[in-house]
Amino acid sequence: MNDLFPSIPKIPYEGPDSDRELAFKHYDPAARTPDSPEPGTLKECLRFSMAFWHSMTGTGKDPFGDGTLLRPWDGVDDEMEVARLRMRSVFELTEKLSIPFFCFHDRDIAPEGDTLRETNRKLDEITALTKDLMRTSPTRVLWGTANLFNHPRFLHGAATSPDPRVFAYAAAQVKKALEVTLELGGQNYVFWGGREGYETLLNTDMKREQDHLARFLHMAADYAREIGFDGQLLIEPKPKEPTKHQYDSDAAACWAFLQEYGLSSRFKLNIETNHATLAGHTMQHELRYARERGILGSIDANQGDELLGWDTDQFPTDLYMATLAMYEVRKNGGLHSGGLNFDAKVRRGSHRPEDLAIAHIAGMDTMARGYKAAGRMIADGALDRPLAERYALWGKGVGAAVEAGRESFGSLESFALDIEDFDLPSGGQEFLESRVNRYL
Ligand code: XLS
Ligand code: NI
Ligand code: NI
Repeated sequence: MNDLFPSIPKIPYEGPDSDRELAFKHYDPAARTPDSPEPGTLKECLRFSMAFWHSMTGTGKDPFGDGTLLRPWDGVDDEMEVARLRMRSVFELTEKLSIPFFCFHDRDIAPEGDTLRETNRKLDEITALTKDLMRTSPTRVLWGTANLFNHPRFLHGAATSPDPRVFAYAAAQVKKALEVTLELGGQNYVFWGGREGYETLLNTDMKREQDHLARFLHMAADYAREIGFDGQLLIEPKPKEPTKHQYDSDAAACWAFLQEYGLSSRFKLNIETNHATLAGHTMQHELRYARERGILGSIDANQGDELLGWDTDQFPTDLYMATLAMYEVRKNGGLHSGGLNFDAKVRRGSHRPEDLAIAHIAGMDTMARGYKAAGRMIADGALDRPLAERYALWGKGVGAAVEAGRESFGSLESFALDIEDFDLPSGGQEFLESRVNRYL
């Protein structure tokens, strides 16, 4: 461990009674949850990840003000030296925080050159350094991705640009990003289409753009197979921001798209809390939708602010949300090759280096606590028992016959014509809500 962050020690687990900033209260990396149906320690089950772009590349800049965050590379002019310091930092901090993974965009970890050829050379240099750091560190790559949204060349989109030269450039960039992710042992590869959408339909051939996006993803999946990348490919839904409408707007839109274009066996979803709420859904809804279709791949763990209409990417501290999200994860049999990536940034005022650690600790404690609470809820059948009861009538008589496809409108009419009283039970919502609270 280097000492680029001398004010941050190796973070100990001190238990729920601790009130120290630099200590875990609920995330004990080495602990096995007694109620855990999944094998492994909390560290192995929760699979936390640091997001390179927020934690290393981010500066605290917003549309109204400059960067505020104090970082070890402040004042260093050489871009490549900054890139090296950032990469060393992600290893130092993940180790100190017992975070097993990090995620990155190609352009987070190395700067752009004048041509793609030059950019790739810089990326190769940082990739070599990363491999070197991995030799003595347990930190691994959860997923890699390509930044196809920052540079002005993507102002009309990348795979959905009206200009095929931009499509080609994006393809070349993803090709390289897949190679780098493979070289670094990345367990997944993410596609988030920030500019794959439109500002107005007045200038947009929507069907053609979606055809192009599908063609692009087919080529990416083929290339991944060709080079022997057997990690999971993931699409990250988001409805808007930066574009007014993004084609991958939510889990259901992604599922329809994947099926329409014959991509559903190759891709799963990376669900992000703040994107769910921007889409007008709860995180629980998005996770449930994906889980029930077998496409829950990974999670970008953050949270938004109900009063702000954009992707504020805050560290998750909402225990209720975390518990219901972890409920879906545990019902999914865990995260498999996915993880809990903190796609989250410290607030502009949290500018000290320690704040970066404290924010991760807050997020990790919240998710760990939610994970344990969800495990207890499942072990007790807290929601499963009332759910089974609510649908019990479907297990027999006319219900079973409908489910088996043995009824028709005609036969159901004969059944229904003389019913006098339905005698429906309560939905019990308030009781269930207070029951969830008992587990928090
Ligand atoms: C932006 C997205 C982005 C992806 C990776 O809103 O969350 O950070 O996770 O491109
Ligand atoms: Ni994200
Ligand atoms: Ni986001």
